Amino acid sequence: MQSKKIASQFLILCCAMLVSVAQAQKLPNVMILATGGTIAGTGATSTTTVGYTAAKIGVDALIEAVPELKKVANVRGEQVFQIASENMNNDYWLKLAKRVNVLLAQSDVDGIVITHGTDTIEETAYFLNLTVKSRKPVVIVGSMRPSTAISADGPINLYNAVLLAGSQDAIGKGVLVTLNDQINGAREVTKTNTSTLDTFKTPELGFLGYIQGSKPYFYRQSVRKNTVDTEFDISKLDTLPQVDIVYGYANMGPVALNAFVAAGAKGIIHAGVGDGSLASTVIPSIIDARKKGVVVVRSSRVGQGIVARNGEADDDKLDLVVSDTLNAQKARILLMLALTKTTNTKEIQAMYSKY
Ligand code: DAS
Repeated sequence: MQSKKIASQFLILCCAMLVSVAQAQKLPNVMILATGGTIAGTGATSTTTVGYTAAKIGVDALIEAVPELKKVANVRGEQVFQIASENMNNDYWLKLAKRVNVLLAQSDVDGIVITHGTDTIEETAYFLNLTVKSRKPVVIVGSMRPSTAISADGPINLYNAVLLAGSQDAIGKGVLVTLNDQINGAREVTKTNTSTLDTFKTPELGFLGYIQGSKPYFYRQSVRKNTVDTEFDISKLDTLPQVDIVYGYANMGPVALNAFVAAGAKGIIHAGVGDGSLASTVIPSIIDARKKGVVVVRSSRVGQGIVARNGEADDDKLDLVVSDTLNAQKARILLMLALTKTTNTKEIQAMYSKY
């Protein structure tokens, strides 16, 4: 009698294991690559939402804090590095992009989530949008409140990001950013508020979609080339050309631009007032920079709209490039990658119309 009972319990256990294996086989395999930020941050009290420390909690703890992840994906975690993202740099970007490409080439990885500080999410997203060589989903996620705060947004943002990275609908959409139940595209997403939960927006051109009730809903996608459709290959790069940003303002002079050129910048993004206007005080320095082979791109501090070629400056005569709608920090990323291929300003201008 006893042996029959043991046998039936064993049989039930085997069936349960078979069911859970079958369920696991149905779920997408999502890698979570952790890099730091507020989503991994801790504060002194549960009401500390500013003045906390970012980049304190490791990837395993982030995953353990959201047991619901296991219901939507088979997740594995990897700590690529642990920084507050104001300290993001080209070396970290190259390390991250190379790791993403190695993992996405594996058949047992269906999508990747990157946990990241919010300060430079928009830059990392665009860098990966130009350098990831796969159509599989890559979703970058952060949070505006540390994990220790009342109503921390990190756990639900992470859950949504894993959902999105495992979704068939996210395939081929380029690199995505999700916080606050909203889905933004890498090219246009930008941080619009220093501290509120709804800070990430795509002003004027709009969200790609939303996540509601554990389901992503897409309503549009970017028409600009990205990921597998770009000409950029970072697999053999160990550094990126130095490109700096000069900010435009009333009463500006050439000191900053001259200093960047003297320090060896290969490219300058001029974040001009209005439609990328150049103050007369900087034009001689721009002419000098061009003579030294430094590529100069006219962007705008405004943040939205197309910078018109030959609008506020004679770009043909000065041999300048215009940034299309890319803000200065994103125009810098494209120029860095462009300079790994060419210094020809006509070829570079074509890239700003393509990506
Ligand atoms: N310092 C910010 C950063 O790491 C914290 C955050 O918002 O993630 O980007």
